[in-house]
Amino acid sequence: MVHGSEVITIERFIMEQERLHPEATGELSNLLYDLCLAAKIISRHVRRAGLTDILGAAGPVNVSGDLQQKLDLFANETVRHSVQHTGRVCVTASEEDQEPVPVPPGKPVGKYVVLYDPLDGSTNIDVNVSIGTIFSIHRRVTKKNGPGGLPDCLQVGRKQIAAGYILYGSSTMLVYTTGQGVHGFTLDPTIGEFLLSHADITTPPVGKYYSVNESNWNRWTPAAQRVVAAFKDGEGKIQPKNARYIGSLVADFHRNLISGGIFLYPADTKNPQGKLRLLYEAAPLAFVVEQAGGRASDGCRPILDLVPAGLHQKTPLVIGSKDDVAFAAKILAAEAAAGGSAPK
Ligand code: AFP
Repeated sequence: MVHGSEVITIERFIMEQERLHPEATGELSNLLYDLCLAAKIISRHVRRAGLTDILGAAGPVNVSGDLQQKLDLFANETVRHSVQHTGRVCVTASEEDQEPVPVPPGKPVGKYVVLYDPLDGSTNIDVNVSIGTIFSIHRRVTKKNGPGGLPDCLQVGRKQIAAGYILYGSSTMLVYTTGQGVHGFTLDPTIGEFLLSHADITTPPVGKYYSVNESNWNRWTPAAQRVVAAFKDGEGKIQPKNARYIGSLVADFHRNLISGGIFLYPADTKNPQGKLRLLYEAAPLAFVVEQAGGRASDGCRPILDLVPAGLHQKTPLVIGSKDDVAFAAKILAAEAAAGGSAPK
């Protein structure tokens, strides 16, 4: 938190980064501040979740088939309301909404697109386990006038301008990249400020953890089984690793980013396209991990090269330490090239 003898707030850090780009208009910086505000508001509610009656299923099932919880809905609206009327954004899209949400008529329209998963790992809310928010920012590709739309949302991950996540863990952290390294800030709740705690995060090339839902073993292809067996027992140069799985992607990802490790959610017979969403989960975390020196793959291609065909598209995901991802991707890609598929 203290950098040398300095305390650096996220506002100051973002401002100093902006100064490195004389051509910058400040709009992206302001959009990042907007997201910090949303993070603080959601964090406050998450911290009080067990004390209020906000817990519990709100009823409907979201477009990905998951039961929505009240805190998800709150987080969804908080992010949207924090960014939507500022004149910096033309459209938002969230895992919780069926369609993109353009800026309403009469409101100022900006050049950025915000895609987000408002509360990832929501099944962990009721049991007081870490959850997170993930965000991805693109520049609009449709004509400048009027609200944005679907084509602005369906962009390849490589074109992201910024991405990051907020982890509501033992403390609240915001980690982001604008393509110049990955920086982490810890919320000091006593002063309501995110303070620089992890400058220039780099992830080890080989990790000590593997994170996977091993109860899916019988639904995996032989290649996915071989990869996980190698991380468990060792194979060739791969040393056996320790297993860690929380079931909140942000929490599993963050631990592996800091300590080194690999997270896998391969395709299986229940989720033939994988379970995780390309635009709200895989692509933003892929941008972060690549900036930290790691890798992210769907088994065959880098996640950042996948061109989305739909807003809620899912993808297999292998993400983390670069040598570990390379090992897994080589085996998965060889099986795919040979026409392999998951057991029926
Ligand atoms: P929710 O946001 O719907 O709770 O989904 C959580 C998640 O997308 C991701 O955060 C986890 O890594 C993954 O699903 C866990 O999935 P399993 O329960 O199938 O292991």
